Amino acid sequence: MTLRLFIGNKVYSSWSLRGWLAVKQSGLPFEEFVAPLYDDAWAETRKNAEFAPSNGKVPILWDGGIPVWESLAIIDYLADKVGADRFWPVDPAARAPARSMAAEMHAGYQALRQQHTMNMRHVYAPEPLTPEVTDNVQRITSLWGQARTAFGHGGDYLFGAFGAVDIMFAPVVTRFRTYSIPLPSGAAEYCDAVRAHPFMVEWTAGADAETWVIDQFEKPAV
Ligand SMILES: N[C@@H](CCC(=O)N[C@@H](CS)C(=O)NCC(=O)O)C(=O)O
Repeated sequence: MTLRLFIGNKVYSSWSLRGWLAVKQSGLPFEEFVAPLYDDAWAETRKNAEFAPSNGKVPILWDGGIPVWESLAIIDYLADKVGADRFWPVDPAARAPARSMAAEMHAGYQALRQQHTMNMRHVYAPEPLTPEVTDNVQRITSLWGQARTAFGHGGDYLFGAFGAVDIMFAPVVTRFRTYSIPLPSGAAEYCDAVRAHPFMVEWTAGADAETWVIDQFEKPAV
């Protein structure tokens, strides 16, 4: 049975991007359903049966009658299904930090996430960052540097080949561009590689085709 993935707007929904990339990375066929978040209908839409297991959140993946939600759980479910090596480095010495970085992304960086929400439609002029966001950016780019130096030799991504950790950080890559956040050269090169990945090119085209505007995720004009 074909997988069904329910996601939010491609312009704005960072967690949806992770879920969608995970299904693309699995190589399994899937049907995609985009629900416009926070429009007049959303309060009712989120009560629909397909969103019940996730309590009205996207992404949620249905494998027949089996629901999976939370982006990291979607990655793990698909890794179980198609083989973990498609998502995670084979070497345990690399797989351990890869899992740790993915979990840290899933649980952390609240300042960056709240103050610089994903918005694939814009590139804003640089502005001073708060100390909390500066800390987040430094931590993220430091982790990226560590992964690239120790494990990235086989390709352009954090652990060489594109995988789960790149999927988890992909929305951060879009935020760094949207808010013109200055980056060390290695991090900027990594961001270019993520943006050039065929899955990201496909997602970006989908975002470009959307016309929905969610005011709460738009930066007020100054
Ligand atoms: N931790 C969850 C986060 C899911 C989440 O917060 N999704 C947001 C969209 S990016 C959502 O569904 N918002 C709609 C709502 O809460 O009504 C994950 O990893 O998937």
